[in-house]
Amino acid sequence: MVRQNHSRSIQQTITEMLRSEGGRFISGQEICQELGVSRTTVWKHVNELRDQGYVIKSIPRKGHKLIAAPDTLSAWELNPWLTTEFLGRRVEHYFSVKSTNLIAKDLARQGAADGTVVTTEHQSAGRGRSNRSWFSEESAGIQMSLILRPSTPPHSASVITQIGAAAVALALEAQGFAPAIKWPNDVLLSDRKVCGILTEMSCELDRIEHIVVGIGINVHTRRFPDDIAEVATSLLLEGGENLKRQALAGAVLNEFEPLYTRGLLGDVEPALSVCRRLSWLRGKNVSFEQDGVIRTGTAGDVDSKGRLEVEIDDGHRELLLSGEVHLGTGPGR
Ligand code: BTX
Repeated sequence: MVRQNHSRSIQQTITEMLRSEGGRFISGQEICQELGVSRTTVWKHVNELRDQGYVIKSIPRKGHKLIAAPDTLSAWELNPWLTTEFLGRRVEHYFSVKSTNLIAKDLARQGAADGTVVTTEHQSAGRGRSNRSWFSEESAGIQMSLILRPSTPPHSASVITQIGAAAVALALEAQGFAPAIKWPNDVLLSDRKVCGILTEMSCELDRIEHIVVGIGINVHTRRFPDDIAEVATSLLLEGGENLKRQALAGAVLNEFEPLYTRGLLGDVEPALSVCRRLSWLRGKNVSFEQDGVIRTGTAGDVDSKGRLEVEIDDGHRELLLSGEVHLGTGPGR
């Protein structure tokens, strides 16, 4: 795990100072004075910023000039895109982690604030549901985990995944894409998965300790590993050129917060109506496992509690709360 936050305030200040100079050189001395650190320390952090992708020109006796900033998901690069009250107001950003959900769960156990978001440039062991893996390429996608501490009872948590899917779908629609939501946790473009959501909860009988909502979005990926090449896509492959990950991650958080806040007040309709409007499964033949038996039927709508209605082939109706639903008669997607 390579962490960025210990240097955040120094590097944030350096980038802010360089930005505020509007492309002119700013002397090392000035930066040292502002931060109250030595020249060696400033050099070290300027070099670390270069390692992160900042293009900084440095000339002896003139100082440093910012030429270009990278599209990273650090706290200070994400912050300008946020319109939220609490979500993403604290961001823990890492270069590389096994899984942002694992980090977020650790931070949540240590008391991280409601709305803290964990981001990374790369996951070495990204996770999907049922211990499946989630592929990501360095700096090509959005991998983030939201730490939530709702005061609602545990049974209310099942719609959180759908709030996440609705938020991602709305953010993609705003960019001109035509997403579909595959109940309960995938967002698709052209029938392929562009985003997956993994929600994990820690709770007592009547109280949620915390919820972690992990969101993975394929943004700039050009090629996927062979085993998922047929089922995965990215925004780039769907025509999204020059998209900024920062802007998109910010937009997802901006969409998520009001849907979630309404959900906390018992009004999940704004999120569920998006899931219904963009439902990919509705009308399709599906199968799912129930008590060890594979059952087949036709997917209907998402009901007022976020459950998927399935018209079973024997004529009766089931309401699925969560779990796996496959197209046709077995696992495939
Ligand atoms: P899922 O179990 O519904 O989907 C996992 C399946 O999706 C895999 O078995 C594979 O077939 C396919 N897949 C794997 N990687 C990709 C990809 N990049 N694009 C499209 N399809 C893929 C979905 O689980 C939930 C994924 C959540 C990922 C986020 S990223 C941030 C957070 N951290 C973490 O470890 N997981 C979450």
